[in-house]
Amino acid sequence: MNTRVTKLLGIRVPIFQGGMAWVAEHSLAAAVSEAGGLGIIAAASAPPEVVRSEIRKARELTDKPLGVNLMLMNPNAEEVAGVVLEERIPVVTTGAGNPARFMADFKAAGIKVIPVVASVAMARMMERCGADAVIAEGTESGGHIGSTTTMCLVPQVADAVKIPVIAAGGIADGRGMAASFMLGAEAVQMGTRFLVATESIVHKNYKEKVLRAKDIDSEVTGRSTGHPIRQLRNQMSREYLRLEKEGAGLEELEHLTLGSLRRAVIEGDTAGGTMMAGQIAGLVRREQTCREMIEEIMEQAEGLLGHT
Ligand code: TUI
Repeated sequence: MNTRVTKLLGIRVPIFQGGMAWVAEHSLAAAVSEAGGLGIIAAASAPPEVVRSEIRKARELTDKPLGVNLMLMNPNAEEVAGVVLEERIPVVTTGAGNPARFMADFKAAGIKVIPVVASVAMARMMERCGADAVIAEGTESGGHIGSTTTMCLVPQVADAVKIPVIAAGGIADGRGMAASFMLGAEAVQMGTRFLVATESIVHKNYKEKVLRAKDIDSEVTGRSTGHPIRQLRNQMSREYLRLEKEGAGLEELEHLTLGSLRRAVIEGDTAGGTMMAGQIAGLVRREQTCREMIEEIMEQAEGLLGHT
C-alpha cells in the first residue's frame, strides 16, 4: 500500500501512531516505527530536555523514521520546537492549535510538517502555510477534539486540499483503514488501539478499562470551557460534568483535572484519573505488540481494498 504519505516519509505502511500525551514515549514510538509505521513521540507538556531524551532513547531502538508531536497549547512549544530542530527529527505533527509560527523554521530545516486539523478551513490554511500533509481528525478521537465526525471531515478535507490527507478518529482495524481510504485518505492515524499495545507504558488498570469498554463508554468533558476532551466515563468525568453543569469556572475545573492524565497513565488511578480514549475503544479487545497490530490491520485493509 504505497501512497503519497509513505513516499513522503519513507515508511513501509501508511499508519501513524497518535501523539498521545504521557503515552506516546520512546518505547511505543520506536515499536511502531520498527513495525513499518510512523511512531510519534508526544511532546505534550513535557520539559524540552525530557523530549530530547525521549528522542535519543527512541533512536537507540530504531533507525527508522520517527516523528514528534508538538502540542501547541503548551507554553513551552517554542523550546520544544528548538529541540526538534537540533535533534534533526524528519517529521513533526502538531495538535490543539495553529502551527503557522513554526512553519518557516521547520521547512527551512527540511522537516515535514503535518498539522492535525478539525475543519476544512484549517486544512486550507495549513496547505497555504506550506504543510506537507494534514491529519483530519474527527470527533470520535480521544483527547482534545473538534466537532465534526471522521466520516464527514475526511472527504471534505480531501476535496479541499491537494496535499495528502491522513484520517484519524474512530479507526482501529483494517475496516476503518479501508473506509478511510475510500473517503480519500492516504494514511491513517490511530491512538486508542496503540494505548493497549504490549510496548505501551500505560498502566494495566487503564489498559484493562479500554479493553473492557463498550461503544458508549466515552464522554466529552470541557465543552463549556472550549477545550473538549474525550475520555472513558469514570468518577472524574462525572464529577467534572456535574461541576460544568453547575456553572463552575475554569479555575475550579482545571484544579480538578490537574495531573489527572498522569494519574491514569502512570499510577493506574481509574477513578480519579482521566482515561483519554476514542469512541472506538469498544472495538479494541486484545493487547498485542505494535507489529502484530500493524500486520493484522494491513492484511485486513489490503483484503478489503483489493490490494495484495
Ligand atoms: O491535540 C489533540 N489531542 C489532544 S492534545 C491533548 S493534551 C491536553 N491535555 C489537557 C488539556 C488539553 C490538552 C490531549 N489530546 N488532537 C489534535 C487536534 N487538534 N484536535 C483538534 C485540534 C485542533 C483544534 C483547533 C487543531 C487546530 C485548531 O485550530 C484552532 C486555531 O488555533 O485556529
